[in-house]
Amino acid sequence: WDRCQMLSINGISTTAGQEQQASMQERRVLEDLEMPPARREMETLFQEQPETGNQYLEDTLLRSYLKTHLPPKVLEEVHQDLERFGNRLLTKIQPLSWECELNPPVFRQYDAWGRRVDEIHTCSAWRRMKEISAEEGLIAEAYERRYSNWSRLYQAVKLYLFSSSSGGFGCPLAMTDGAAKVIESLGIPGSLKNAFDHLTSRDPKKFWTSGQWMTERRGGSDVANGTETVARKQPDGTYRLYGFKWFTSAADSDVTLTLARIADAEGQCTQGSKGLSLFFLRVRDEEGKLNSIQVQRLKDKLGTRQMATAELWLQGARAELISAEGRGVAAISNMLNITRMHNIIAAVSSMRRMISLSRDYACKRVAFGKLLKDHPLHMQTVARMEVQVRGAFLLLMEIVRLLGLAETNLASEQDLLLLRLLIPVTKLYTGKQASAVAVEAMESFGGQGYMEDTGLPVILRDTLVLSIWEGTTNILSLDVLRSLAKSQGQVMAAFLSAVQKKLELASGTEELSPGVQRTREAIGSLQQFMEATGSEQALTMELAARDFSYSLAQIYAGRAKTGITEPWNGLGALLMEHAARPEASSTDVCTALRWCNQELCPVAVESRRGSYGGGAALQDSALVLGNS
Ligand code: UCC
Repeated sequence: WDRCQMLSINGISTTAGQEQQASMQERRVLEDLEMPPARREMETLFQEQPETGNQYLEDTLLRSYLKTHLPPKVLEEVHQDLERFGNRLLTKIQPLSWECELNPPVFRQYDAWGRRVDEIHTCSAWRRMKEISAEEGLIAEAYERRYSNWSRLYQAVKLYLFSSSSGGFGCPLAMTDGAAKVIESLGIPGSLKNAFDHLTSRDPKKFWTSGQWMTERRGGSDVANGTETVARKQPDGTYRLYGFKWFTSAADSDVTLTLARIADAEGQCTQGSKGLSLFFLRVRDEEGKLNSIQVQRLKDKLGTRQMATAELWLQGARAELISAEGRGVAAISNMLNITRMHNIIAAVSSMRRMISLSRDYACKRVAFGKLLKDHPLHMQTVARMEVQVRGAFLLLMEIVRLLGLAETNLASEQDLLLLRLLIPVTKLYTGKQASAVAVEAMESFGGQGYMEDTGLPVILRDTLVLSIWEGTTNILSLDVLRSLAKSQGQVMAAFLSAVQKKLELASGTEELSPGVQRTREAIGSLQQFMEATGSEQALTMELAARDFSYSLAQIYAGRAKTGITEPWNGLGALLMEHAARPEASSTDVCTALRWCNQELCPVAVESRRGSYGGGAALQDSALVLGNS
């Protein structure tokens, strides 16, 4: 597994001996000379490979966003680092990413002499990704806060650039960030100080990654009823965990957070959410021996094959209780909100990569006597994807901007409410968007998009998980409702008042007035829907949850800025705000207007169609189950 294969421009070159390769090349040249010209031409280059350059320098939206929002001094430093990082990604990190794909982890359960070893071997490129993550401060940056509230945004931008070249390493980083966040939110207790230092270290030798073991055999979404793992208290105050974890992503991680039910003196446990507590544990000891854990097998996944996902038996794993007893779900939700943010980063990053490759291909590939870029229908298709990724990118930036404010105690009450709402809304929305964009972009390469050795199917496979892990679309839609209920509607009030205020001030920008008008109408429809539904109609809200969340995402991504003369650190940084900057380009304006031309409030449309009434639920069941 260490002998990683390298993907060359023309395909895969193996690690066969160089002498052998040279003699093969010689033979091919001789064969070429003997070949009739027609065949010789056919066997030479057909098409140019799509490529990207320095992803940071090529990303005009990212650069204009940073220029607009970051204080000049911060921008200067960050710009230099991102340009350097963009070059490193292109020349060093992308090839490693291929190596990770070509050398997936291998599980060895027994050694040659029958001893149980449970070794998960990862390739050297994967291990190098871990070192690079530390060197680049991909976790550390967010916790050092050298740029105050902008540190979180800066970290997210680096992760956004890294994600599509990371060979799946974005996954352990997401959980590492989540674990660091939980520990920080607990006030970094003495017993976890060492772990926090390792998780946020820039030293590759010291850097640890974390897992997030939440899913058990009985369920991944319904954690409250699916968790069977039992924790037994030890005389020294630690616990031993007994149970079975069904999906453990990045099982080569150093530490993990996990949920379990504490058994009382009679061995009884409280069922449901109130019985769950949160634990921290080291996966291996100093000598690399597993912490009373057995690996049953590695999962055979559609994508993210670079990363080891395992089934694990906990057979008395020593762990530390880190939440109040019975407050496990509430405590781990700090981790969930961070890993969901990473999910959004991965979604936007994969869309950006697919579209960048598609754009490059359009400038190289000739069909029907002209370049693809000169075919209007082709360009319309790519432009529609571009509008989608731009909206998604600005939603991501809004979240990390708000998170940065929250983490430096600069957030208002309204910022906090918006952040709580926007994380599930954006996670569910971008997860679906990314899959759709990846499939559409794949088509723009014709049959080549379907070929494994172009690498494009890898991006598609890895993107498809983004609507599943960290909460499926429906579970996240219900989380949106949870945020409404828990805040007694305050998150919605914060959302609506922010949007309304921005629209009032933005309506002076002539070119954007059709977009402002459409957004106003969408908000009106949303309000009407909410008034008509009322909180007592739980079934209606449940049926509407997905369309409702989509409506929030679409309205927020397209909403307008507060006014041209205002400083750019206020609420609202999305497509219309971006388009209303004094230095905005015509592309910015066109993107904002196109975004607003889509149906911004699908929940109102579906409600008018009667999609959420009790009768509709019965009809849905009859349709699916075949009952008349
Ligand atoms: O682990 C996985 C794969 C790892 C790979 C990581 C990759 C990351 C991306 C990488 C990109 C490259 S996948 C497994 C992930 N599992 C989930 O996401 C679970 C999905 N299920 C849910 O989210 C459910 O909604 C649950 C588990 C949260 C529902 O549990 P409960 O117990 O029924 O929920 P309750 O009773 O409503 O909430 C319990 C408490 C409440 O607080 P209190 O008690 O104070 O009222 C809630 O307000 O938890 C609070 N809470 C939250 N708080 C629940 N959810 C949240 C939230 N999102 N934010 C804040």
